[in-house]
Amino acid sequence: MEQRYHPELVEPEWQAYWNKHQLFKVTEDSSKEKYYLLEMFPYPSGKIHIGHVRNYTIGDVVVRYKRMKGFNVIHPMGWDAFGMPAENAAIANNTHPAAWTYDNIGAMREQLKKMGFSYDWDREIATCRPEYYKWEQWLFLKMLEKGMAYRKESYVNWCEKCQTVLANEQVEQDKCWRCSQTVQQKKLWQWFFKITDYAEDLLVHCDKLPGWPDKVTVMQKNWIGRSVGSQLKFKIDGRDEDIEVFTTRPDTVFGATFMCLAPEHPLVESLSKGTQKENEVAAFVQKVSSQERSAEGIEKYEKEGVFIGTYCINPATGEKIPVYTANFVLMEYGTGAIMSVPAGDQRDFDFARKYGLDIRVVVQPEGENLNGSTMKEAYTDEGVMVNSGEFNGLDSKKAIDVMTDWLEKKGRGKKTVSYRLRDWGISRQRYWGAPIPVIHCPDCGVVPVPETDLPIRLPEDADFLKKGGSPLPTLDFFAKATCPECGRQDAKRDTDTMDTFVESSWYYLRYCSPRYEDGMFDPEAVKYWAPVDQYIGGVEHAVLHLLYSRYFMRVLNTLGMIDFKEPFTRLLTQGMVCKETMTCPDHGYLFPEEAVKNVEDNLVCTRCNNDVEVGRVIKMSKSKKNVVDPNELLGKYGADVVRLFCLFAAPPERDLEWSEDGVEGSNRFVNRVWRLVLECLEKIDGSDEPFTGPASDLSSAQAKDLYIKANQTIQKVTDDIDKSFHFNTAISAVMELVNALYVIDLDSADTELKKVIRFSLENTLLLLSPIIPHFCEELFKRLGKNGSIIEQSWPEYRKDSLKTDDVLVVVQVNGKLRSKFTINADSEETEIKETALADKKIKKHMGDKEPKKVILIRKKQTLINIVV
Ligand code: ANZ
Ligand code: ZN
Repeated sequence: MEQRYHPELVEPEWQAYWNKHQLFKVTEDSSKEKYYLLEMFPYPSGKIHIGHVRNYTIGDVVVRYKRMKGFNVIHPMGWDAFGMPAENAAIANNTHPAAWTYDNIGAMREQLKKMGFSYDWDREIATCRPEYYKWEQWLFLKMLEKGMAYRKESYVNWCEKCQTVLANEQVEQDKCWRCSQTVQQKKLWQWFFKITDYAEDLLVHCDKLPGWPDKVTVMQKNWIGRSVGSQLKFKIDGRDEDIEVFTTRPDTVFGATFMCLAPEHPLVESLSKGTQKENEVAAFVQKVSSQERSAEGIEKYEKEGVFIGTYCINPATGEKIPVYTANFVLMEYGTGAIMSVPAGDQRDFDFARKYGLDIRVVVQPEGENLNGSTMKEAYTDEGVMVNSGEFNGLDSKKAIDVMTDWLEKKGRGKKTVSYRLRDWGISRQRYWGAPIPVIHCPDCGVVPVPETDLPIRLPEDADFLKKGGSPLPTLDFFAKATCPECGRQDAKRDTDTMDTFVESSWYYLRYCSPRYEDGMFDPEAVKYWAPVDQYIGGVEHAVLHLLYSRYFMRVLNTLGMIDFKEPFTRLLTQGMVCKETMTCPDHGYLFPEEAVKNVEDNLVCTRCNNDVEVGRVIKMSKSKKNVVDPNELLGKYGADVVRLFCLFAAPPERDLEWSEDGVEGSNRFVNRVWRLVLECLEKIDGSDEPFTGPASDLSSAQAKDLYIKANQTIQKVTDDIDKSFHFNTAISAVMELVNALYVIDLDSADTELKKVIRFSLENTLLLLSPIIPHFCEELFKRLGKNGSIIEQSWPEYRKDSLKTDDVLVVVQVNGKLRSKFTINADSEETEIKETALADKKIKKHMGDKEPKKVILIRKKQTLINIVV
C-alpha cells in the first residue's frame, strides 16, 4: 500500500483528464437551471498571491458543488489587463507593456491551472485586447450620443518638473514619486460619465440587494451620500446676481454672518478681478491648488481663507455680510458655496474666531443662554430658535420646513437634495489603457470616431518616456488625425485613455459570449447567463468597482440592451489572509527561516541570538517579510492541501490567519483519508454495493451508528455549503466521519458493516470532492468507479436515517396494553398512529371494529390509546 498521497503525480494527471474531456466547458442549455459564479478577475501582475488562492478556492468549491447539484454552471476567468504597473515595468525593464502583460498572463494561467480551478478557459478574456476594448469604445460613443458622457475641465495631479500628469498612486505625501517636486493641481479637459443621473436609483436599490453584506451596501449608500436640504439665494451687494448655497440647516439662516466660496468657484475670480483684493485672492487660490481637494483631503489642512472684497445680502436679515473664499469648501459638493453660521458649525466657528467675524447664536438648548462672544465651540444640535425674528421660540427642527417655505415665498430658496457622489471622470493621461474614440478638430470641435473605424488601437510600438508620462501625444502617426466630419488633416486624436474601472464594469457580460463580433455581447447568451448569481472578491472593491458595475448595467438597461439593472445577485467579500510578523531588535523584520527556537524553547534571531518578538497577526506585506508564496506551497504540499487549508482555517468572510502548523494539519488529514481508503480497499475488497436502505434495516448497532453518522454528515455538509458557505464546519463534519471509520476493526467486520463502510467512504469522497478534487478523483477511481467524480450527483441523505434514538411506543386498546413497537423519535404523529393501527396484534384486538378515537400521549413514554 502507498503510505502517502503523492500530489505531484496525482494532480497533473487529473488536470490533464479534465482538460481532455473538457469537463468545465459550458454552453447555454435551456433545459437546465443556470448558475453564474464569478470571482473578481485579477490584474496580471505576474504571480498569483495567497489572496487570489483563497478567493478562487472559495469560488471553485461552490462551482463544483452546484455542478454536482445539477446546475449548468458558468465559471469564467480573465485578466484586468490595463493599468499603471505595466507602464512602470516597461520603463524600468525596457520592455513593452503588452509583452510584459501577456507574459504575466501566461505565467498566472499556468498557476491557476495547477490549483485545479474549474474554469471554462475557452471563455478567457484579456481587457487589453482590441477585440475587448473595441466594444467599450463603442459604448462610449453610444453614451456620448445620449449625453451620458460629457467633457469638462477638471483637475489632475501635475508635476511641473517632469512635465507630466501623475496618477494618485504616484503622489506620495503631496510629492512626485520620481523627483519629489511638490505636486500641483492642473486643469485639463476631461471626459466624464454621468453616474449622478442614477444616484437616486443606485441608492434606492441598495436596500434591494438581500444577497449582499450589509457593510457593503452601507458603504455604497455613504458614498452616494444623499443629503436633503435647501438651496438659498444670497444677492450680491451692488449687483443683480445671486450666490446660491446648499445648506442642511436653513433654520440657522439668521445666524449666517459671512459667506464662503470654494477657491475654484467662478465668482471668486470674477468678483475680485480689478479690485485691490485681486492679488491676495489669486495667491490664495494658487496656494490651495496644490492641496488635495476631496472631502477627505481637505481635512488634512488648516482651515483658512481670504476676504474677496465683496458683500452679499443675507435673505433673512437683509444685512450685508462679507464673502470669503476658503479652503474647506469643495467646489464639487452642493453649489460650491456655503452660508457660514459660526454659532452652529464648528468649521465656521473656527474660521470666525481666526478672522474676527461675528458669531450670532440662533439656536440654543432649551433653558440655556448662549453668548456668541464667549462660547467655546459651536452648538451644532437642535434647540430653540433665538435672534430669528418671527421664528423665535420655535423648535429648530420644525423651523427647517417652516423657514424653507418662508424663503421660498420670498423667492430666496427651495428644497433640494444633494449627493456626495460625483460624476465619474474617466480620462487618464496614460498609455496602457483603451483609447478614447474621439477626434478634436479646429473647426468642428469634438467629433466622435465613426463606428466603422473601431477599434482605435493602441499603437504597440511606442517608446516609453523615462519621466513616466504617456507617449501617445508624442506619436504623430497616432495623435494626428483627419476630421471625420470636414476632412481637415490637422485634427488631433484624443490621446487620453479610459480609466481601467471601465473595463471591469462589464467584463462579466463579455464572458457570456467572449468571441462575439457583432456587439459587446450576444443578447441571447446574456439573457441566459446574466446576472451573476454569486460574486466573490475583496472588500476593497466595495465602493468603486461595484458601484461602477451597477451603474453600467443601468446604462445598458436604459439603452435597451439588457433587461436587468443589478449585475450581482449575491456578493461574498472574503476576508484577508494574514500572518504574524517576527522582529529582532537589531535586525528588524525577519523571514521565518531567520528565527529559530533555542534550547530554552525561545524564538531567537539566527544572526544575533536576540529574542524575537512575534507580532500580532497582520496583513501580508513584502516589507514585513511575512508573505507566503503560493508557488512554494504548491511545490511542497500540492494544490489540494493548500485548498483544504484555505477553507478549513476560517469561514470565508473572516480574516484567515496563516499558519504553517495549520497547513501541516491539512496535509495530515489528507494522508489519513488516503491511508483509510486504501486500507479499506484491501480489507473490504469484493464486498458488493454500498448499503443505501433505511437505517432500520440494519441489524448491528455498529453498522447502524456508522450509517446514521454518514447520513448526518451528508446533511451537515450540504447545509453548510448551501446555506452559509461555511466550509470549515463542513470539513469538520467529514473529519468526524473519518474518525468514526478509523476506529472500526476491519478484520472482524461482517458483510453488512462492510457495505455501510463502502457507503461512508464513497460519500466521504463525494463530499470532499469540491474541496480537494484531485485527491478525491484518484481515490474514487481506486474504489472502482468510472469517469470523473465531477460528473457524479451530489449525495442525498436519507431523512429516515438521521437519528439513532428510537422510541418505544406502548399501544392500548380501550385502556388495555395490547402491543409495543419502536419507531424513530422524529416520526410524525400520523405516522406513529398509522403504525399502531397496522400492528398485527392491535388488528387482532380491534377485530372489524372502527376506531372511534386514537389518542397519542408523549410523556416519559409514548403511549397510544385506541378507543373502539
Ligand atoms: C449652513 C449650516 C449651519 C450648515 C449649521 C451646517 C450647520 P451634509 O450633511 O454633508 O450634506 N456645505 C455645503 N456645501 C458644502 C461644500 N461644497 N463644501 C463644504 N461644506 C459644504 O452637509 C451639508 C452642510 O455642509 C451644509 O449645511 C453646509 O453647511 C456645508 F449650523 O449650511 B451648512
Ligand atoms: Zn472638422
